[in-house]
Amino acid sequence: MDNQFIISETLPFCKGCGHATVSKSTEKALQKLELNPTDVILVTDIGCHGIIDKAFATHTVHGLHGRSVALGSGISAGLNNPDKKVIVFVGDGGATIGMQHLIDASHNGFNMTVVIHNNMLYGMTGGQPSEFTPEGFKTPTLPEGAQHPGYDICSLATQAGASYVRRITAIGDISEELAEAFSRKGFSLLEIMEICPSYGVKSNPGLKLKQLVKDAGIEIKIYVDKEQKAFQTQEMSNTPELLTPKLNIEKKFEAKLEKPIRMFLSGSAGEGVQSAAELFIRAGMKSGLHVTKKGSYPVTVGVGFSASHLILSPDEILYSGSPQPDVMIVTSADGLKFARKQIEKLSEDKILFIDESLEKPETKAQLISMPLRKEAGARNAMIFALFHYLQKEEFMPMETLKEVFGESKISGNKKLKELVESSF
Ligand SMILES: Cc1ncc(C[n+]2csc(CCOP(=O)(O)OP(=O)(O)O)c2C)c(N)n1
Ligand code: SF4
Repeated sequence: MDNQFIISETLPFCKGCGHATVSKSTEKALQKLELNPTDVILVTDIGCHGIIDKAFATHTVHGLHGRSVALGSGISAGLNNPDKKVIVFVGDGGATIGMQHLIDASHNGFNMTVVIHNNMLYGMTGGQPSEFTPEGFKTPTLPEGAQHPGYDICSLATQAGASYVRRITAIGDISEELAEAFSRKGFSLLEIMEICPSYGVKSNPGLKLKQLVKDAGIEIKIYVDKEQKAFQTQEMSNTPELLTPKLNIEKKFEAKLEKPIRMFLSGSAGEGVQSAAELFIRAGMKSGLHVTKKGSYPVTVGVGFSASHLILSPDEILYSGSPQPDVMIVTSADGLKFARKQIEKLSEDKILFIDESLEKPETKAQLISMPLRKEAGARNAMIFALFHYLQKEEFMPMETLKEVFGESKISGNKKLKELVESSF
């Protein structure tokens, strides 16, 4: 069966928008190439076309306006893996703002495909002209029409050295053309001429894409199709995986977990939040679970909140985000401030552990207030809370956490060690 790439029932575009044609045909093209969603990295730019990323089951990255090509280039170079497909979606506005990135990516032969959604104007902000707007084309902010022809990015990218460059129109099923561009090695670019019904058609009544393209002398053709040496440096061929290599932790215990648990720990910088989180996931690994850990803290890492998002799962984890944690643990006022919005969204079946010294936030979750800071001290409140949480939920043996704790530096704290031994 074909892999499903678009997981949203509806697409977020206005009726008749060319962006929908590109998205639907992209799914079909990826299916034709028998790619797996996890082998595709879709980088989108700012603009209407970019809001599609939420609908795709691939890896997605949403960049700053005009910077998606630079992001895609970095991802492609860092991955250094020809089995992964990096695709960049950018509008004509983003392509204007990030023109240099496009030329450099063509020149360096980054292994990726850039799909320019050229609707000849800035759609999301109300139809300003871009440097791709054809001569005479009117937009809401340029009712007299553009004074010069737009850039011919296909010629520019070809001259810069791209391996495959083609311009097409977003009419009908364009999956064949997309699949062809996606299957090329090195840098490929597909410029897709589209119409924005909301601003383009309104400003140019009776507009027909085919006619406009013809009248403006915009050529619909393959500009280049050649072998190009994909970007690679000596150092890069030795680049390790971007993800931390697997920790060598042997399974010693048995977890009793049927579905993933998502945790959100929130406390203060310097109070051991990250190290407590690290111990907990190590215990998970010792119990044979798959785990992820993601830290969040301000750029000034020594002050303010320190939070950690954990997932422990019996199955492989493909996405490390935790939009709805199952449990939240809050040990300080900084942590509460940072986590408050998420706490307010918790449903009745979720758990909130909170230090008793803190104000009780509004929540539907089961609230468990404990003297964590008072008993274990501010520095150890989080690890103490994690022991309590495991005692309540018992999805892995307490022995696992105790063993990992015993091997860690913090067990050198005699008072804490005694407290753990006497309490759990
Ligand atoms: C650097 C920068 N400049 C301007 C904006 C404001 N902005 C947001 S969306 C947008 C228009 C996007 O147009 P385009 O890239 O053509 O994509 P479309 O909406 O047509 O799909 C602009 C100008 C921004 N977010 N960042
Ligand atoms: S405003 Fe234009 S570009 Fe944006 S979704 Fe609507 S039709 Fe498409």
